[in-house]
This record gives sequence, C-alpha cells and structure tokens, in this order.
Amino acid sequence: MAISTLTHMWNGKLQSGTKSNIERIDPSNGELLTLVPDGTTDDADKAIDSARRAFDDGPWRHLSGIERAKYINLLADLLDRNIDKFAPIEAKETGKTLSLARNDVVNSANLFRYAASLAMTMHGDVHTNLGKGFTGLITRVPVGVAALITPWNFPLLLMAQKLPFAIGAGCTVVLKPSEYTSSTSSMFAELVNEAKIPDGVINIVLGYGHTVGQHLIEHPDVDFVSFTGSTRTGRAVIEASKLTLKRTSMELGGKSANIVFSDAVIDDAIDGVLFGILFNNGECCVSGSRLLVEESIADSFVDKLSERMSKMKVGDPLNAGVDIGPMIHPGHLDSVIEHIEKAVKQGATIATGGARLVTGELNKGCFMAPTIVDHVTSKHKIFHDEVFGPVLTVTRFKDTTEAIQIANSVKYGLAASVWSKSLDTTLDMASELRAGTVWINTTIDGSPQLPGGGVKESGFGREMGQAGFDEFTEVKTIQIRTGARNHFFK
Ligand code: TXE
Repeated sequence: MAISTLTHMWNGKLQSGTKSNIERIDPSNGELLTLVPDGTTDDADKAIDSARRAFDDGPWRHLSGIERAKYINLLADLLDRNIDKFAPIEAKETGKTLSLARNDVVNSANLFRYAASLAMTMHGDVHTNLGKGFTGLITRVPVGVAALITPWNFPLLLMAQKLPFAIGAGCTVVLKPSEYTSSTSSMFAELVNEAKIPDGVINIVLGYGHTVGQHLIEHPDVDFVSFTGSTRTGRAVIEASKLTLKRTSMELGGKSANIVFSDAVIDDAIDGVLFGILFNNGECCVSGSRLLVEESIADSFVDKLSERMSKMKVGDPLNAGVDIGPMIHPGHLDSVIEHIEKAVKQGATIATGGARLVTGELNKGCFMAPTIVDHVTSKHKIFHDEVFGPVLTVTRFKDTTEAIQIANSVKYGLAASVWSKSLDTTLDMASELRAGTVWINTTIDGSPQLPGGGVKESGFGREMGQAGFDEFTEVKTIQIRTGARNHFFK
C-alpha cells in the first residue's frame, strides 16, 4: 500500500500541514503507512474560525431540515459508493479485519441516513394551556460550533455517530480524529466537497490530542465538545472545558460483563461471549471483557470457549480468513500483556493464549493471542481495568443476587449482556445492572435509532437515537403575551 500524506480541511478546502508529520506505522508489519500533519494551535484556530463564521454568518443553520437532510443523505450515498476505497485503509490503520471495516462503512452511511431523518423532523413544542393570552414555544436550536474528538478503534463509525447528528441539528463542526487513524476522516473531506456542503460547515484538523485537541476544548468559540476516548483523557477534557464552562458529552471506557446463566442456550452464549470479546480485536469500548458465569456450568463453559478461541486465526487484517488483526500499536500491545502478567501474579490462571504471537510474519507486527484469564475475582486488578484487547476474564457466580453485585462492582457502566431463557431473570438483571445499555441474549448489537452511552466513569451524554441528536441542540423557550398587558406597577 502506497504511503499517503493527509490534509486538514477548513473554509471548504483541503489544507496541507504547516509543521512536520506524525508517522503512522502499520501495526501488522512495522512499515510506514501514513504521514499525518502534526497540527498546530494555529491550524486549530483556522478550523475553529471557519466553523464559527459558517455558523454565525453562513446559510447552514437557516436551511430547512429537509435541505440539510438532502446534503446528509448525499454524504451517506458517497460513503456507500466509496466503500472499496475506505474499507482497506480503515482496516490497515486500525488493524481490524476487512469485513469489519466494510461493515463500518455501511453502518456509518446508515447513521448519516438516520440523522438526516431527525434533521427533517427536528421541532419544538407549543404550550397553549397557560392561561388566556399566554403562549409558550419550546424550541430546539443548534448548540453552535461542535468539536468532535474521536479515538482510533472505529474512526469512521464514531465520526458517524457524531457528525451527521451535529450538522443535522444545524451545528457546524471541527472534527479531530486520533493521530493513529486519521486517514478515513481526512478522505471524508473529499466527499464533503463532492456533496457541495457549504464552506465551513465541516472542518477537520489533524494532530495530537494534547495540542490541537486541547486547544479545541479551551477555545471560547467552540460551544460544545463531543468526546470519545479513555476515561483518563475524558477527565483532562472536562478539566479543560471548565475554562469556558463548555458543555461536553463523554463516551469513555468500559468493562462490560457478559453474564451467562445455566438456563441459557449454551451454544448461543458461547458464540456471543466470543464475539463480545473478539469483535474489533477486543479494542471496543463495549467489549464483553468480563465473563460472569453460573458456577454449575462454569468449567464446561470455559472448556468449550477455550477450544473455540484457540482456533481463531490471527494475522494481517487484509488477508481472507483472518479473525483478529494486530493491536493498535506496540505500546498498547505491551500494556495488554502487562495486564495479563499482573493477573497471573495475583493468582489467576490462563485457560488459553496469554502471550504475544511471534511465529513467522506475525513477528513483525503487534499480534496478541486471544486469551482467557480464569479464576478472576474482584480482588484482581484485571477485573477492574480496561485492557482493550482480546482478553476475557472469567468470574463465577452462585445466583442472580451475586451476579448483579459482581457485575456492578466496577467503576465503569457502559454496557452488559445477559444470557438466559428466563424472562424473569433477564428483566430483573436489566433493571438492576448499572449500565447505559443492557443486551438480552445478544451482545454488541444496535441500530442508529438506539442511543448508546454510559453511567459512572463510562461517561455521560448519549450518541445515536433522538437522544444523540438532542445533544447537539439547546432548548430555547419563547414566551409570548398577547392582548392587553396587565400592568404590575399600578
Ligand atoms: O485514547 P485517548 P488513547 C481507551 C482504551 C485505550 C486507552 C488509550 O483503554 O487503551 O483508552 O487510548 C484525543 N485533549 N479507549 O490513548 O487518549 C486523542 O488525540 C483533547 C477507549 O488513544 O482517550 C484522540 O483523538 N483531546 C475508547 C482521542 O482524544 C485529547 C476508544 C482519544 O484518545 C487529549 C479508544 C487532550 N488532552 C481508547 N488527549 C472508547 N471509549 O471507545 C488525547 N486526545
């Protein structure tokens, strides 16, 4: 694959970097893949200024919802048409398999379409029951300039969970993708031009988080920050947003439980648990990284699971038949291994995997064996920490009460899955689990209509669904008195 040099975008034009480039190294083979402009605060200023002027003085927020929807639907069609261009690059840069990357493009286009439908139906509420001559309009207005900061695990998809909802509501945006995976966001700028989106509505600035990212959050001309990333960086974002009392939405880390009861359809549960931890190489905020399994079936369940997991094919994500690609970068691979080593030191056991894969070509990349760490309790550090790799921990429980207590005993609260044929069990669990999403007899599922987001240290605010759209709006109340004024001072 040829090395590409990326560009920012502001004022409706692709903009070259002014400083040096960040080198993105291919995680499958250690070769140079992409040159990403190391954006400066000056670059960020230009992108913010472009977005600000387009919001304040441009036509975008004054267009009808139907007109904004037309543009957004066009972007959706262009994404679909460019799947063969976007998917291999997304796969190479992130390490996800080509089939997953293709799904990400399709799902991104569908998010655009759904956001377009919400742009069309955006409306307020009228109160005509407030007494004679008094009418109240509760209107929804765009929040203004929105900074969209995205991580490296789903560059296109997470952009699509934010951007069309923001512009659908009438906002203008500055997108800052991760420095590890900026290609598809930068390529998206070409689609923005092809769709003839008015200048300045969509701006893209590339570079590091501590420079351009931080500047976007601190800047007084940015009204709202939609952030997806680690809980640690989320804290820094909230800290920086205090300066201008900026509203933020935070989609942060997770440690989701896959809870399997003895009355589950076992083959379905095994398949679901495998998918939950291996989807996107385990580098997913809603990964089912903790298996909680009922004691009576635990040993046989872990045996079957280990057998299936040990057969997974790890390799170059562009190769057919590969199930799991490389970890995002060598530092991350080291941290995944460190989590496992600490768990073993604390008395956990390895049911399968447990180490880096180094045979043949794999030696050149950041490849990790899919791993099951068994006999983990809440005393183990790995039970609590987000590993963000193909590493599943196993904890046994006696009954529903204990399953709820164990599931809720981490600081995160993004998602959980329950596997059981009993309606009573699944609904009781759903009501007691402290998580933004609960899946019943399914996992890492979804549709653009369904909001996602977290509780506790997994963050706040919602993406997708009507709730995700509303994040990019403010409520403005208009109060109207008609008829003779009843004077207060006589
Ligand atoms: O994320 P960061 P990283 C978790 C996962 C992973 C860990 C670290 O556990 O191992 O985070 O990944 C930008 N001001 N998740 O370091 O730092 C940064 O440039 C403004 C969970 O890549 O959170 C990137 O664009 N922005 C997660 C984005 O923030 C800043 C997905 C995310 O980077 C910034 C990815 C700053 N001070 C990792 N510092 C999920 N919830 O899905 C960095 N950034």
